[in-house]
Amino acid sequence: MNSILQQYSPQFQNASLEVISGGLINQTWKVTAKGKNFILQRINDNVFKEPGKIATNVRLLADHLTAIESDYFLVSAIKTESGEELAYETGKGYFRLTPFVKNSKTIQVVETPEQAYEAALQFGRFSSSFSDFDAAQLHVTIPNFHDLAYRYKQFENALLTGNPQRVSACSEEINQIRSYANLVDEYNRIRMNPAFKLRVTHHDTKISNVLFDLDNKGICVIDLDTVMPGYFFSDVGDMMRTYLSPTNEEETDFSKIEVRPMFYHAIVQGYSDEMKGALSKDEQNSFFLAGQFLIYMQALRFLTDYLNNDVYYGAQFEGQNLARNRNQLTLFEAFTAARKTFSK
Ligand code: GN1
Ligand code: MG
Repeated sequence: MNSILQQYSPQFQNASLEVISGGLINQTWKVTAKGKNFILQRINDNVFKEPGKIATNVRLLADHLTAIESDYFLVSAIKTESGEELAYETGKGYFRLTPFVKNSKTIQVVETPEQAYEAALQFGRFSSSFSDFDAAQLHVTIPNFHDLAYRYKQFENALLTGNPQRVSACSEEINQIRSYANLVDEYNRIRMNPAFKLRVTHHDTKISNVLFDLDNKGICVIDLDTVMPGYFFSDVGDMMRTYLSPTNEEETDFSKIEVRPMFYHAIVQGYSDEMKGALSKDEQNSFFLAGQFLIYMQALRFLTDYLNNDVYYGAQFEGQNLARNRNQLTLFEAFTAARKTFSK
């Protein structure tokens, strides 16, 4: 990676790099150079076909904050010596360097409702900071990213064109996915309902995308690759998908999957504390649906990828994306069964 860092400034000559694992799509390193820390990311251009769009989006958002004199904290990319927001090298791809925010930390697992509250507050604040910005100006960095109808179509295509052995061995999972397809109709209705607005939406609200200070208060959100116009349920739903259970999508002992109602309330509260004024009545009444949409969509995406020979997410062992699909279906059923214990 050192030749990439050379594009920035001579201070990176003897930089040291440490891999940060976690994401399925991009690769990330912590860089230390002359006593300072940075984050370097390689953007997966199989997934983000036009990485320049990400940089343009972040610049548009940063310019807006400057124009309205907002003190909202957005982590922007450091420019290369030739003034680019991305460093590119043939054969290596696109890279982005950002400062490492001092006295910040990330967490990998949500252990307390307070953490869920803080994160939800941060994702709500992120969207509400751009309430005067026309989200339609943003580039779509991944077309149809959280479009449930489109994801369902991809799944149906995989049944026809995917690995036939895998398709015939997964009839149980396929039927289970099909049995909840009414959610796709529900999604289509929402898309037609003007009470559901397109706003500046993060689309990847897992806990490791929130920076916390040393007193466990949220500072800001990071990983702005999937910031696009979107619906509130993407951000709220993905928090439910990733904060409610003490286990994540990699857990293969499904008996450990559970839904913690206190964490559900913390997400609704934190997000509403920033966004309630902006949300329509219909949106406020759709928090539970948000969780169902996103958990279901992730189950769908993992199964589709398994049927397509793991081309998108990759797999470290045979059957990993099928196991992830089963994990998410288990979570979906636990979430649905817990409905009575939620107020909305
Ligand atoms: C991917 O790589 P990561 O963890 O940031 C995916 C998300 C999924 C997530 C599941 C661009 O995110 O949509 O929810 O995996 N991002 C993309 O772990 O596809
Ligand atoms: Mg991400």
